[in-house]
Amino acid sequence: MQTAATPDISAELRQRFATANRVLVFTGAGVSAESGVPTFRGGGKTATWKGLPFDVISSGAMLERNLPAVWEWFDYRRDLLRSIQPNRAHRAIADWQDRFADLTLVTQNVDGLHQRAGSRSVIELHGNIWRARCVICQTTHEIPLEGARPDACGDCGNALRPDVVLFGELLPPGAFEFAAQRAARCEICLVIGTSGLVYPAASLPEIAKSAGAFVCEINPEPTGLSDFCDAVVAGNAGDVLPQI
Ligand code: BJW
Ligand code: ZN
Repeated sequence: MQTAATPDISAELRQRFATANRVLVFTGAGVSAESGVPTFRGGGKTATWKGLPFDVISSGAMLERNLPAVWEWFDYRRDLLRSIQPNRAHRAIADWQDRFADLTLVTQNVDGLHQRAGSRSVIELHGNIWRARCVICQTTHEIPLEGARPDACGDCGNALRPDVVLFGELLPPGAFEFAAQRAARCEICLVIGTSGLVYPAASLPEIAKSAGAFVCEINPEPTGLSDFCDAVVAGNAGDVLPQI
C-alpha cells in the first residue's frame, strides 16, 4: 500500500537517477502547491478571479482590453506570495544542481520560488511575476518584495504590464528554443507538477523522449502526459523528490 510518505519509486528510476549526467527538470504549478501557491488546474478545479476563469484574465486579449484588471489579479497573487516560502521540492531540485554534471531546470512557474530555494540559471518559460515590462520599449523593471510596484516605465514613461506570458502571447525570445535543445540531449527528463496542457511548454517531455531520454512524471494525479512517460510516481513533489 502506497502512502504519501512512502512513494513507489521504481528501482529503474533510482538506478538511472544515480548514474545520469544530463538531467532536465521540467516543473509546473504543482511544485509550488505545498508552499501554498494555488495551482491553475487539478483536483477537478479551475482557478478563477472575481468570477473569471484564469485563462480569461491571464490572456493577451484581456491585457489589451483591461490592463488595470490584469494588474489587480497579479497584485493579488504577489501579495499571496510575500508570505510564502520554497518547499522541500524546490530545495531538492536546488540540491541536484551540485549533484549532476549538467542539470537544466525549466519552469512554467512565474513565482520565483525555485530561485529563492537556490536554483541558478532557471529557464522561465512563462516569465516572472516579480517583474514588470514596458508595453512600448520592453524594458523590464524589478518589482520589490516589499513596497509598491513601479507605475510607469522609468526609461520612457509609458505603461507597464506584468512580465509574464499570457495565453495567446509568444514565449520570451529564445527561451523555448534553448529549453528544447536541452531536452533533446538529456538522459532523464523529470516532469514535476504540471498538467502538461499548455503548449509549447508541454512539448518538452515529448522532445526529450523522442531523443531517447527516460521520462518520469511526478504528480499526485494522472495527466495527459502520464501514459507516454516511462515512469510515473504518484505523489506530492515534496514527498517524492527528496526520496529519489
Ligand atoms: C502536484 C502537487 C504536488 C498538485 N506535487 N504535483 C496547440 C494546441 C492548442 C492550443 C495551443 C497550441 N499551442 C499553443 C496554444 C495556445 C495556448 C495553449 O497551450 N492552450 C492550451 C491550454 C490548449 N498556448 C499559448 O497561448 C502560449 N503561447 C503560444 O503558444 O504562442 C504562440 C501562439 C500565439 C497566438 C496564438 C496561438 C499560438 C502561451 C502560454 C502561456 C501560459 N500562461 C499561463 C499563465 C501565466 C501567467 C499567470 O501566472 O497567470 O501559464 S497559463 C498557466 O498554465 C500558467 C502555467 O505556467 C501553465 C501551465 O500550468 P501548470 O503549471 O501545468 O499548472 P496546472 O495548474 O495546470 O497543473 C498543476 C499540476 O500540479 C496538476 O497536474 C496537479 O495534479 C499537480 N499537483 N499538487 C506535484 N504537491
Ligand atoms: Zn519604456
